[in-house]
Amino acid sequence: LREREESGRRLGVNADGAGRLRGSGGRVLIVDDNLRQAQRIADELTREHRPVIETDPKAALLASRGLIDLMIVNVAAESFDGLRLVAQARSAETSRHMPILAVVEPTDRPRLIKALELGVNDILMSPVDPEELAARARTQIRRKRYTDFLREKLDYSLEMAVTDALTGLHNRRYMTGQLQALVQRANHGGDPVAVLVMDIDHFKAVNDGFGHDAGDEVLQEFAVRLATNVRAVDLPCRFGGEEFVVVMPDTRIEDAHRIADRIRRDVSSVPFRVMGGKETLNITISVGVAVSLGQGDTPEALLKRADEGVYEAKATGRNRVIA
Ligand code: GH3
Ligand code: MG
Ligand code: MG
Ligand code: MG
Repeated sequence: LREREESGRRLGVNADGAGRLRGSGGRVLIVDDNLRQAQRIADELTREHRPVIETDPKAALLASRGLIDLMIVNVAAESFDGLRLVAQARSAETSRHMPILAVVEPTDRPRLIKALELGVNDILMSPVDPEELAARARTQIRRKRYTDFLREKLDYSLEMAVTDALTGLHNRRYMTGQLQALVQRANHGGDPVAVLVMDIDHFKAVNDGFGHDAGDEVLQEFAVRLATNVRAVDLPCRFGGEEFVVVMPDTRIEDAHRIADRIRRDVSSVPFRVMGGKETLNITISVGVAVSLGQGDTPEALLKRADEGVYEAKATGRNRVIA
């Protein structure tokens, strides 16, 4: 949960977008067997960037798996096939997005076209013009910084779309999708899937007595106790408000009941500390347990059966599990 929070902060408002884009210096891998040309390119780039020369394409490919911001390949090299290196770099997961500049002979149209077809980002004609080199390298590195930033932001957004913001548990949408698939599988002869529906008892009294923030703290602490009491394959989620659901693949009712009761005891036996430890609250939960019945069962019906357990638990005194 903490990791998620931190990555959120990292991507927050002014955090890094601008900051990370500001430093334009990059790690540049120059792959060339013409050492005079390679050295000239490195000398030109070294004021702004950190260039490294590599004459062996295998070693270059290995290095490109690391934190390289730009690869400059002489596709007219005599001792190795530069176009092949470009193709390999483009097909490897770790270097797919790495910018590549191809150094080509102005008279070698076929190789220039081939390099572009393989997906190099830009072309440098040899003999390489220093100013042109500096400008093209800078553009590619800047573009990479920005697309890296966008990609990270997209990953973060995708994660947020399936995560409950307050607790870091899965959200209802994610749970529903997973449950749908598991029930379908169970209906077709697969393993049974169990669900726990849990509702915090008299939660309104927490909000009314100690404030909404204290209520939020209880929800967060409950999420920690919930997540630490289920197996790695289980899916603990916040269904909404102060209601939580755990989806348990390949689980029979007895085991689900046992886990539910362990969670219930873990909640009720240790008071919740809120408001910086100023208040200590006794919290209990009511839990309903249900398991898939095979053919014809639906996620909605399964959740409803578990919810009926919650209702019965509430009616018979709360702080209990009904299967
Ligand atoms: P019961 O034992 O019957 O479940 O009683 P209850 O008070 O828990 O039940 P009820 O459903 O009436 O109250 C739930 C309360 O949870 C009402 C709502 O204001 C509060 N709540 C819902 N979402 C949040 C939230 O995100 N944060 C806080 N602090 N309160 C929330
Ligand atoms: Mg409720
Ligand atoms: Mg209620
Ligand atoms: Mg409640």
